[in-house]
Amino acid sequence: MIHTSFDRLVVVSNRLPVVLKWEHERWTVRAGAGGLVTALAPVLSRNGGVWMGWPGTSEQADVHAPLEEFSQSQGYLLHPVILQTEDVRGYYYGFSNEVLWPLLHGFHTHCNFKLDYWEKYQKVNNRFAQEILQVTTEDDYVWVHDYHLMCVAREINKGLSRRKCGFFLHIPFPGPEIFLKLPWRRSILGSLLEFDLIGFQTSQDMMNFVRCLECLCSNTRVHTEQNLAWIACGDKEVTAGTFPISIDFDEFAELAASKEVSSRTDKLHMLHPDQQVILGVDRLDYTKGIPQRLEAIRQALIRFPDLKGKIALLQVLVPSREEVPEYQALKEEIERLVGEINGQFTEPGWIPVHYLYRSLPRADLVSFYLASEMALITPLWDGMNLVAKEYCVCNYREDGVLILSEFAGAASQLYSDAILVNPYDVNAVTEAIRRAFYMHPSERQSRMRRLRQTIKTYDIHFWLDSFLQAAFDSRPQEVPMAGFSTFLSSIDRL
Ligand code: ADQ
Repeated sequence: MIHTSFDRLVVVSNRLPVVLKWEHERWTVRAGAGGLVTALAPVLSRNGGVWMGWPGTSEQADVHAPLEEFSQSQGYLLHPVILQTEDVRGYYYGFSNEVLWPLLHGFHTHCNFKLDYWEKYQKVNNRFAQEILQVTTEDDYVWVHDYHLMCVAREINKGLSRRKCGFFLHIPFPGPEIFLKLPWRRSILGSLLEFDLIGFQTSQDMMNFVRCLECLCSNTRVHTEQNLAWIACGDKEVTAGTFPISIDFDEFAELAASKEVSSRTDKLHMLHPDQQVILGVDRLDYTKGIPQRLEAIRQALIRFPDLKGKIALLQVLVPSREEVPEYQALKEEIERLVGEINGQFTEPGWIPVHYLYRSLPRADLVSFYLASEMALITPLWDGMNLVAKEYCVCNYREDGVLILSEFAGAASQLYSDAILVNPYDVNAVTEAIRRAFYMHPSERQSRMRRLRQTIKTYDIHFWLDSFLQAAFDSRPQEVPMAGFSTFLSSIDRL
């Protein structure tokens, strides 16, 4: 572990990792869940660190005092960046959700390239930069997270003050044929070059970024060593690296082995004694490939009648961006498909698709992971996909099969022991389901054992250490990962 080369770690993300609620005439603050907080909290509290972000409340709400009180119980400071409602509309709902999210996932036809969104995005990035300059000193390390804040370093560097500043992108980075459609491509790429270190989930993402730079800057030079790349682009230099994010192995494994979870799991098994449960867990989003997955279940039941009455999909959907018409339409499409499939195939004692539309307590989610004989994780494009890793870690009985999209970042690490599928190829997904259904217990066990070992070695703490190590020593790490060309050529030879 390094972490001694800076005074304080200052994490900056769009949202603070807390849930604020106005209850009984006062604000209550609850810790947000998630691996990122679990991994960063010890480093933050050890060095008296800071987490900065929008609290998710309106500009009129005064949340400083409750956050300060909550900070004391956490051992690090939660610093709110207060934003005007109008700015949130353009920066968050507009540019982040309607431009960057679809573009960076390759859905450029979904983009709404409004100039006003871009202006608000820059304004809010500048607002974050000003707040960072006020809260931090030159001895702190500022670590900015995700696509909402790609221009923060540029805004900081406009003045005379300097900060050591790193950036991590949680979602994919597309190649030039997609990225260059962005009207503000030059400005975004130039802004990313203002960070000292840029972290990507996969080597594919990093190389896509380099290819975009090469298109706009003929004088781009790159030197790569293991997971790092030193890039010179005109008069700018930046280090980029691949740091596949992961989960807290011990936390999930312990919860999975707890009495509470195993008694719930046994109950679930009793409900489906002669069936294999296929689990799907996603946020409601068009990038997750849920209609295609449902279609694959329908086709599997048509093509392979031996699976009728023997498999059941348990699809858990977390509500997300419900106010956006496109997401409402997607939800309606999913619910229509669930209804159609159940109408077409249900028989007394067997329902092919079970559908839950809500957020779940962690213990419930983990008991679903443990009770399912397969996980069907088929995003059309995904930065990493933590659900894939959570499923494997919780499967300590080593009897589950992971069916995983080639387009999830997780495939670059888990490709040899998951069954990889192209989520657009419905027939291939149906065949993968059948293969998993009939997979011998010994093969299930050996594959799952290796999957769990990989995730244990490269867990969230490895991710954190390797990023900070690259930030301070520029020391490359060996992170075994494969690009498309490696894993596709091993399964899909011409
Ligand atoms: P997401 O798109 O949100 O994350 P993912 O990585 O799968 O996707 O994480 C989802 C998280 O939500 C998981 O930790 C899961 O446990 C939780 N969750 C899912 N269903 C739930 C439910 N019903 N109730 C409660 N919790 C639920 C973005 C990127 C990903 C990248 C991560 C981290 O889009 O590609 O892997 O950030 O970098």
